[in-house]
Parts: sequence; C-alpha cells; structure tokens
Amino acid sequence: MGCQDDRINRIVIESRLAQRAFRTVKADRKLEDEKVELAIEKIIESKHPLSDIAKKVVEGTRITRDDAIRLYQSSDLTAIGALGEYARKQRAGKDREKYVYYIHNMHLNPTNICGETCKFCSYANPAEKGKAYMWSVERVLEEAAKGAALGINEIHMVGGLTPAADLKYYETILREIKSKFPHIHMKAMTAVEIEYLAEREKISYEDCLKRLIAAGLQSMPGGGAEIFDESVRQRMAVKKTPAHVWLEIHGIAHKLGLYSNATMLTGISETVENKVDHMLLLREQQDKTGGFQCFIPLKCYYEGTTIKGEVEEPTGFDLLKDVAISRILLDNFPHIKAYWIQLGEKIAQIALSFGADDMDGTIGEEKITHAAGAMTPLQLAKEEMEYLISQAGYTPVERDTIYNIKHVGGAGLKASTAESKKVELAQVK
Ligand code: V47
Ligand code: SF4
Repeated sequence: MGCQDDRINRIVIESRLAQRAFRTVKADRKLEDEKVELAIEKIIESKHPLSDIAKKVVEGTRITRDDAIRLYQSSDLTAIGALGEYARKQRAGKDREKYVYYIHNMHLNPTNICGETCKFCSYANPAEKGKAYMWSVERVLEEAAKGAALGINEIHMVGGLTPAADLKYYETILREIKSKFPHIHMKAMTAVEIEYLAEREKISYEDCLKRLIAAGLQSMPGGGAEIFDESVRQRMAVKKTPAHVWLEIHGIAHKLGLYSNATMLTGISETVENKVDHMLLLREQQDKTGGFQCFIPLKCYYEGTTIKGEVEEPTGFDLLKDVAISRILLDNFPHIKAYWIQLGEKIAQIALSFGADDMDGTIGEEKITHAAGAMTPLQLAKEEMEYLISQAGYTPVERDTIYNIKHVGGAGLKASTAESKKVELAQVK
C-alpha cells in the first residue's frame, strides 16, 4: 500500500511540474509573441496589409514568391524600406548594425570587343565605331600599376568575348599581376567569360576555373546574370550563358573555394515576377553551395543602345524596392550592394536605409555604365565615399574583397574638398 501511495505522490508531483513547465512555455511563447508584435509595430501598423510579411521578417521566417510579389505590388515604399532595414540589422548583429562597407578598388577592362549582341550593352563597341580596343598584357600591367600606386586592394577585371582574349591571355594577366602586386585581390571573370573560354578550349567549366585559379583568380564578380527568364533574354538578344549554366558555373566556383557575387539587371523589359524568380533561383543556389557574398541590383542605362525608348525605365521607387526586397528575400546572402555608379550617389545613400550595407568601391574608371550614358563620376575618393556613408547616418568601413575589415572610417570629406584628392588621383593616372 505504502508503495502505491509513493507512486501516486510521484505522479501528482510530476504532473504539477509538467503543468508548471507548460505554463512557463506558454508564458515564454506569449512573451515571444508580444516581442514579435512590438517589433512589427515599430516597423508598420498592425492592420497594415503587409503585416503578415512583417511578422515573417521579424520571426526570421523565409518569405515566399507570393510575398515578394506582393511587396513589389505595394506602393508603400516606406514600409518596404523599413522591412529591408530591419532585415539588414538582424543580419549584421548589434555590434555592426550601423556598418556600411566599401572597398578601395579599380575596374580593369582589357578589351571591349565582344561577339555577343546583348541589346542593352553599349560597352561592347563594334570596330567601325572606332572605339574598339584590345590591350596588350603590358598595357594591362601598366593600368594595374597605376591602381597599385594609389593603394587599391582589389582589381575587378572583366572583358568582352573575343577570340584574341583567350584563356592563355587571361592566365598571363592574372599571373603577372599577382606576381607584381601580390597584395591585390583579383576578382575577375564573369560566368559568361568562363563559359566562353571553356567552350573555346574544349575543356570543362571546372578545368577552366582551376587553370584560372592556379594563375591567380581569387573570386568572381556577379555580372552576366541579367534577368534569368528566357523570354526576357530572347527579347534582349542575350544568347550567352542561360540561367542554369550561370548558376552551375558559380556553384562549381564555390565548390573550388571561390567566393562570388550575383547581379540582376533591372530595366530590360522584365516583369516583377521575372525579378522575384531570378532572386529565388539565386537563393536556391546559395542554399546548395553557399559561396555568394553579395547581391547587386543593377539599373540599365540606354544611351547608344537599340532599346532606348522601347523599354520602361525603372523609377526611383523600383530601384529602392529592388534593394529592400532583395534584402528580405535573399535571407542567405550576407550583403546587398548599393552600386553608386548606377543608382547615383543620392539614391545609393537612401538605399542604405532600405537594406543595403555596401557601397561597392572607389572604382578608378568605370566603363560599362558610362558607355551607356551614366552621369555619375568615374571614381570616388575614399574620403568622399566615407562622407556619403556617414552623412546617411552609418559608419563607413573599408573592407577587402572577402569582407575582412581594413579600417573603421570617420566623417570623410565632401565632394568639393575631396576634389583635390581626385586631382591627385588623376595625376598618378
Ligand atoms: O553583366 C551591361 C550590366 C554588368 C549595361 O560583382 C549594364 O561586385 C547598366 O556585373 N546599363 C557588369 N548595366 C557589372 C557588374 C558588377 C558591377 C559592380 C559590382 C559587381 C560585383 C559586378 O553590367 C553586366 C550587365 O548586366 N550592363 N550593359 C547598361 N547599358
Ligand atoms: Fe558582350 Fe557582355 Fe556586352 Fe553582352 S553584355 S555584348 S556579353 S560585353
């Protein structure tokens, strides 16, 4: 009998403990729910039509294709921006939530000759326009030396697709630059160039990448993605590198240990659905291979192209939505760039409150967008970059290509004061 009583007592105690634990879990959950509600209320009103998406962002739940399309369809830019900013802060963590990164770099474009026909591209000039060029390896090295003298720590190198610029040419360039300037990181070769070079050499993408890595390639830029949708590509006469090949090449690069970036070109007749699907393919690829560092929403410029006046030009609203929605949708991408060359310095500054945490680089001399009529400067001095970032309320942080911090910057200098720095830059050039 005594034994039976003990057993009953134990059951009663256990059940009381279980009830208490249940009440604690319930209270914790209630507290958690209240915290979520509070956090959402700080971003948007509880009756807002996007509040279910806000809940997901606050809870860290992935948003769906439909959610992203609804965000694009909403005209409440402030709410979308606040969600982008919230997602950025969550990613960055408390210590770094005000950090905005930039890099001291240069663009190097060894040739603008390209056999492709992309309708949005003014950069690849046909020979008859008299602007076609193909630099010798020596000339490429001279340009790299100018950048090195200015203290750059990254070269972003891409070129056109032409038989003269073959795999050997790029191997030599990479090898020479790395032997002369070992501290400069070589971010080079888009997936489009890898596809072209591999096909010409009749080797696999993997072998092509391995040869370039052996020569000095350290990471890959995100160009050539455009809009993955095949009907948009056909309208724009983009024959190169369909989505699955672009993604496959980046996947191989990640497996070989390279980091890479990804772009999306807005303003080439795409729909909102096309943009969301583009980003979803990137999110899926990132889940598999994890090597993307940064997403860069690009904006098309039309000067000198055959699509000028034929496609709808993105508005400021569209550009800021691309930044904020990409930050929310691409929950597995560490960084989102506000590419000041294309957004313009002013919209790029605003984009920092919409989810972007990177302003790209000082650049030296940008050719692709300026060939198509961009009015932004060709370069920014480091001080000017820091001024733009700090004036937007963030902390400028100079980084290297793979986001190691080089220095946490200060207030910077405004354009007129930084002008003297540019004169110095021009003199070195
Ligand atoms: O792939 C071509 C685009 C891209 C035009 O990885 C045009 O860090 C605007 O990929 N108007 C090249 N854009 C630029 C690029 C990039 C830029 C900055 C940083 C990184 C990075 C990558 O420029 C091309 C194409 O999508 N483009 N023509 C034009 N008319
Ligand atoms: Fe060539 Fe690239 Fe221009 Fe297309 S976008 S024409 S592949 S340089």
